[in-house]
Amino acid sequence: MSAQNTGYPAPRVALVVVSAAVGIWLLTLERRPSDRSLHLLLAFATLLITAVVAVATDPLATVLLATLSVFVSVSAFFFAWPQILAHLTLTTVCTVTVLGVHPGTPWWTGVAVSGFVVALTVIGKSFLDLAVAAEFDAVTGLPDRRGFDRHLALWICGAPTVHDVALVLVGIDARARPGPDAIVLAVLDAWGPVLEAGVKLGRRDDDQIAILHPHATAADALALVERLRAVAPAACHAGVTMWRIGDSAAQLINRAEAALLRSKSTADGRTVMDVAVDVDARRLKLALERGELEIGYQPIVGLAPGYPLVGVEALLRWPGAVPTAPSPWELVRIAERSGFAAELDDHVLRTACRGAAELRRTRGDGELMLSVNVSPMSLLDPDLVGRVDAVLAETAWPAERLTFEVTEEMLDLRGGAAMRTLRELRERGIGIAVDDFGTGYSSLSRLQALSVDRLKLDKSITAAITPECDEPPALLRAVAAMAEALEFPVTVEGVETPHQLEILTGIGFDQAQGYLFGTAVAIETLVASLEQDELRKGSDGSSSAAWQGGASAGS
Ligand code: G
Ligand code: MN
Repeated sequence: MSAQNTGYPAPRVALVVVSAAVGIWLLTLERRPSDRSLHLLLAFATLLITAVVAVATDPLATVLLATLSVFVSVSAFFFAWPQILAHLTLTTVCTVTVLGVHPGTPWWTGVAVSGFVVALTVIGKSFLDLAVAAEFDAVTGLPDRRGFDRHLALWICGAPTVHDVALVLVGIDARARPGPDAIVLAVLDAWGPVLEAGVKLGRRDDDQIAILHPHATAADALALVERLRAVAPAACHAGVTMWRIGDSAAQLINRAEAALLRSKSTADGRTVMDVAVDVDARRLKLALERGELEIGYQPIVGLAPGYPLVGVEALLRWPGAVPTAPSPWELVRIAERSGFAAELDDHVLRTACRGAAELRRTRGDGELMLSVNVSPMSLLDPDLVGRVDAVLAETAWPAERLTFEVTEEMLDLRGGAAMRTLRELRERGIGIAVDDFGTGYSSLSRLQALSVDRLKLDKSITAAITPECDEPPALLRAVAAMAEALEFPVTVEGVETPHQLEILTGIGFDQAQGYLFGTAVAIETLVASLEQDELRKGSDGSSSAAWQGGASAGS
């Protein structure tokens, strides 16, 4: 037989050329062909392989070529069972026939090869079905809770720019006969014509349908809900929320769920729009660019006789923010989510260093410390250290008089870049303080590993010292013990009353901050009030009076 096998007869050459051409063409396709084309291609390929097998002469090559029909298995990925079975039938018939009549191969080789192909396809399709079924609701064919939420998360990852995106959760009253499945199906049927193209649906619960609308303002979403309600054959509740830059899928869903719950609890079952106040990131950016952001300086005092001023904390303020005045950390988070944390940090640091330098000049106080809140994200920025160096050089503020406040969440960034940045900052003499301490979940080991310089006790812990407390609340004592064990100095925040101050002084903390000593004010205001204070002290002759009125009242 090998004797006949010399040379390349025309049919074989033609088949090789055709196969290669089709293969190359498929590779150059930019998108997956339509189902119809795929069916045709698969059938064509089956016939092509059959033809190649028919003209092959070497027995081993014949069987090997026949096994090429295994690629019919790809149909498992694209088609439903009936179409897959049709392709398998075609392949089986072709393979069994061509190998059966082939003079070089025993009759059973066709059966073996086909059996192999069929088994592989069936196993592949079954696994695929299992995987898909896990994320789809069998009744409606919609993604189920997991499927929808995963889709939402993926969509958020790929969300290109800011645009109006609404998430609507509809709770359908499906308690009546004939049961939730039938009712939900009827509702979806009725909704069909009302729902615009491009919306993504999911069945997140027996009686809950989620609608992700990627191009709807809040008003559009509310109008859509009203249209859906009008046609639905069952009573509906609805919660609506709008996606905001930086929202995770979980946050978005949580808000929508809360809105749906509230809708369910209203007497008339009206649609509830999530009303979380958002400070618009775009407006914040604009305010930053226009120089509308201000820095207030809040005094930090030593918990020693006379409560001497030991430093100031620069607190970012946005006077134009409506309706609320966001805290400095809230502003930092907004900037982080929208990618301008570095710009904001730079602005704060530069302005704060200038202000503090002025304060130092007028007071001649070389020991004064400046605290600045920096975003955890900035610590991941390899350029931070260089930018800080530049600002310090420009403003002539000494590194060892600067403290960066970071939040506890930053302690999560233990690995790599953030730690390197922290180390480099500390090498320059810049101190690191953990802000809002006691609200997060710092463990002792994490604090130690970080080797921070100071803890700032959150004002909520101070607020727990009510007028009725004769001694420190348990949490305060626990935190104090922990700080002492680790030998961290502590600044207490949010000291508002002389009573709080009295209780705190006995615990061993060394610094305090709060409205009792002063709010955050412009540097000129602070300078003026300090000068007045000096004057008063001078005329009183009293040396132990607090530098600002209130503190001495209770002690
Ligand atoms: O998290 P951080 O400590 O950086 O935030 C400081 C915030 O706390 C600022 O918004 C400031 O206005 C506020 N603040 C400062 N002192 C007090 C205080 O004594 N009581 C209360 N309730 N808030 C304070
Ligand atoms: Mn702070």
